Amino acid sequence: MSKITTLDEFILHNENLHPESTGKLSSLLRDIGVAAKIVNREVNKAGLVNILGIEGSENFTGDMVQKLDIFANEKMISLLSNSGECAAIVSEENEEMISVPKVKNINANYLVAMDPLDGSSNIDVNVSVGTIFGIYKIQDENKEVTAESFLQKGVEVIAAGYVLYGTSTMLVYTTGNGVNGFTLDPSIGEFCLSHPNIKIPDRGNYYSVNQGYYLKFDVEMRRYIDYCSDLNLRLRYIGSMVSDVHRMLFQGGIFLYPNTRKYPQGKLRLLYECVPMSMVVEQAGGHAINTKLERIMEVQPVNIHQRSTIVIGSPAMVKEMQEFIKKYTQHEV
Ligand code: P6P
Repeated sequence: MSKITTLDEFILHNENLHPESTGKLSSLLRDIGVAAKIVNREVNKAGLVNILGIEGSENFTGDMVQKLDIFANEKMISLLSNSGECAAIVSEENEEMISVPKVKNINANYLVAMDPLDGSSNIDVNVSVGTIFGIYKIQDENKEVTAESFLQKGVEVIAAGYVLYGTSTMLVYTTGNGVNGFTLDPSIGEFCLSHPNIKIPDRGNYYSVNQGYYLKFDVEMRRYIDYCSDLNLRLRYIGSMVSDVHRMLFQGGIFLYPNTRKYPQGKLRLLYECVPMSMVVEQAGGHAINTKLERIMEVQPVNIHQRSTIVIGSPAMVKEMQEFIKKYTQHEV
């Protein structure tokens, strides 16, 4: 039986590879792992306890709040506040930035942007959901931490990843030196290294887009979808970005959420959906751009909840999509 490497062991091993590291990031990553196990426990039994369904309120974006959204958000905030390494949190569930109380005399170095439960409309129908996180470093320790502190380009992100609560529960993350996947072994309650050094295939047989918006997409998007169909690519879209992008990471493909009439800037959030998933995919060898052909990781955020269009996935397929955008945009001009 091959040696089991737990998430904690892996984090510690990587910390030891960098003599300059202080262990602060490791502590934060471990807290995220613990939070993921707690959320996983509730996600897995959501159908058995009164935690399913709509809580009844709308969040500030107008989405109906699911009870599990609130649970996941509260647990993530609580665990991220444990280590003392996180100074503040931006969450899809909270309009304002959450300041984290100081722990003992620890000077927090990091900021966390997160979508605590992405795809939560799938909860009641037992379809995979996920948690997405991005860890930023405080740029100026002498300045008060405010929402402005989060307005950093994706290239500044220290670590990013996601948890996928699916047929098994996986935590996939990167600190900028490749991507590794850990599968939760419930028998020992540990995330174990199951997918070391993940590399996305150059292309794949899947494309992932909400085809229901076809007639509302710009012409370049409609022509690209026609092109995918002509190539007999298979459409896979379950309304949970983490699940749809995770599939592509292993099987190749492209995920698209362009602008629509309802979301002229795109629907997905830059800071805690597009950037963390883009960092993971880029670190695995993929590409991630918006429909203005800007690299997602180089977009300068202007507010913590801003939306973005996104085209993300296998390098050869994103490059082809770029050509469609160039061709039809020039044609329009
Ligand atoms: P639509 C879930 O609400 C989410 O934020 C992503 O996880 C998902 O990819 C997208 O929105 C689904 O949006 O408009 O296709 O239902």
